[in-house]
Amino acid sequence: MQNTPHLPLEELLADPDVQAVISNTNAELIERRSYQPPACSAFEGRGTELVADSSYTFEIDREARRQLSNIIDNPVQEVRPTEAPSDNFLRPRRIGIVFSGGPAPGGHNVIAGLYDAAMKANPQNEVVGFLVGPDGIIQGDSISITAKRVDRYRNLGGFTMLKTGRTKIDTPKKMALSRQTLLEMQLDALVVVGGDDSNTNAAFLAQELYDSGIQVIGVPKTIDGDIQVRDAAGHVLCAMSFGFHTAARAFSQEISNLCTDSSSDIKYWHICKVMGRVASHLALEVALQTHANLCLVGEDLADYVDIRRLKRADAEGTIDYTAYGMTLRHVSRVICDAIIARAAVGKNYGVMVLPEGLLEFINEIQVFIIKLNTIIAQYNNTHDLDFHAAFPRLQDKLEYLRRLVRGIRKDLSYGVWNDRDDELFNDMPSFFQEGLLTERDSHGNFQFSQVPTEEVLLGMVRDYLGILREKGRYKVGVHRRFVRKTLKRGGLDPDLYGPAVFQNYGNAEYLLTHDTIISLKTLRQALERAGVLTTKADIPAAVEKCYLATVPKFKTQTHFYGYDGRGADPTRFDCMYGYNLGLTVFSLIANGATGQMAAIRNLEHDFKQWTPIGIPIAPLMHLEERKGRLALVIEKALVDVKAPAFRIAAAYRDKWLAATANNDQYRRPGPIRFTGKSEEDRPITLRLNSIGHVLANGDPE
Ligand code: FBP
Repeated sequence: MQNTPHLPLEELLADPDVQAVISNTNAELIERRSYQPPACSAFEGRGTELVADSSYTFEIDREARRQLSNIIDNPVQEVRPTEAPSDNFLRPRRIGIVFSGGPAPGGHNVIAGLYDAAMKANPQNEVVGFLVGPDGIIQGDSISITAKRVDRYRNLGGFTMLKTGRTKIDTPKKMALSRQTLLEMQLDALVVVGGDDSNTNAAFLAQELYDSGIQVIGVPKTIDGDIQVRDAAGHVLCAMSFGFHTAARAFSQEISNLCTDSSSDIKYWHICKVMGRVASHLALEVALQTHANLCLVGEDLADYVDIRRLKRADAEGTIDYTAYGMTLRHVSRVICDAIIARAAVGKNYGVMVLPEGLLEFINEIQVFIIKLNTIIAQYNNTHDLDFHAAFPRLQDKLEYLRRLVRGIRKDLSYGVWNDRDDELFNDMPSFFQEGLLTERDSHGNFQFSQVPTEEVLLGMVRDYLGILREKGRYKVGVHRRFVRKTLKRGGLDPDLYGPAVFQNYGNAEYLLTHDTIISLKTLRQALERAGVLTTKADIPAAVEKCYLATVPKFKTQTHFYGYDGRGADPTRFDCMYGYNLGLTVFSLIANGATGQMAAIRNLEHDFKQWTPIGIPIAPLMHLEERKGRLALVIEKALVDVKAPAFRIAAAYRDKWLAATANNDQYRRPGPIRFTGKSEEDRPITLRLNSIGHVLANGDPE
């Protein structure tokens, strides 16, 4: 091999070709930054106006009416184009924007849309960004959003321009400091880009700042896809938050690659936990995108009714409440059934998708979560110390719980935690205990992403598979051809040895050993019983080889898909969606709205039908337990198991499990492409629900 001449490092680094290759700026980045997402037709005029649409109504919570009186009667408003915008629309204004909660692809385009619309209306308009989430408002930490800054982040993922945080403006002090910042900065409006909790916070800010004339507008952001809004009659106002499509596509590409690897290497089950704090929207979309072999949907498990138990209880004249919903053990059985069914046709491998929020739908675990939430919240409310700071080690926390049972801490949570809870809790592996006791987030939410749900389930799956193997029920089916060839090569008559070893010899493509054969010892016994082996003789090598091929090894690889997809560069759908949300935000502000959430109606239909609207936030609120108290929050939208998308996925369950001699049914969604035609233009869940709606009603909504 020729020796490379030793070039001084400085010369190497100074070379323009080297510089071009290692530059941060590549062709993809340039293309992304220069892409101009199309604007909805509502934005094609010189300006816009808002038209109230009172045909949409909401069931309003009494507490929401009391606490949010200034904004509770807001109507749904549609953004319409106008060639004669009002003076108010055109006057110069200062608008602040903040990211709140987890990142979601498309956020930078919300800023770009807001900025472009603001500049179009009046070049004297100013946009400022608060840094590191709501803390930036409380502390008055902001930057000016300039054209250069916006151009740098157009169509790029993450929330890197401003960063984000999970602080909630939920105390009179934080509210007062926020008001002070906004007044001092002479802001006309504040835009909160966030999830359900952040939009809840936006509504309270709008209420609080109403008198000072500072408008507050929310933007539905979260990869979880759980901000979906319908009116009282069920009309869809917001079908999906931005960021969902990109995260789902990013996860799907990774999981699809695992499907390819798994079906090539044929030795691993890949266990993929997929983000989504509570709702399983992302897991369902991944299932539709990849056709992975097994996908659990939390909402489906919660709906489960054990008919056999019900019948038994009925016959005994009793009621069995445990027949409703699934236990963790039951879920592990469902997983084992899938593994066993595939193994029987020689596929001791596969890919399964578990939603991050699965535990929320398992009754026994949910009870623990609620009880521990209450105990932690009560401790924090009573003391001036944080529960986790007071009891940093797991042992200390467990000891505190034990003291509650013994009634030593009668002042606190007595009765919430009883002997049985303590017993059941102590039976759990310590990593699971630690997970359930993990610190709640600033909104009081349980942090599912911190709990190794997959490990808990896998432990149970492994144990049960072990039992089933002992019972001769978990085994790998071997192909008839392999058996015949191996026996013949060993000089044995397949038709003599085959029936002695295999229960379905002669009429099946994949052969299964008799249930009694679970070891070499029991194999020998079976051969002796069949009269093809004498007591003293060795098991023929060819027979042993066939048997060993049927012995299952459950080898797994676990993966967690969440933060990676949250940071992905947005799909074209999310680029367009985020950008048009930004344009909508400006229209709402410039036309005087407050306490509204920017949204695009008809997202599930063709882009030409996209309609920008403002949705009143206050009427979406209901009371929910948070930090041990009832609080007004926007209700999370869960997977609707009666909607077409879920029903179609459920109908394909067996096909995608592919527990047949046929090929697997994986779908290759491919990478997120910015150009080209291969990427679908919106989430499959939305498409299926929209097709289903048209089929049922004859027309789009
Ligand atoms: P948002 O609801 O704030 O958009 O965040 C969603 C999410 O990504 C969940 O899917 C996940 O459970 C959680 O954030 C993780 O939180 P953290 O970023 O604090 O680890």
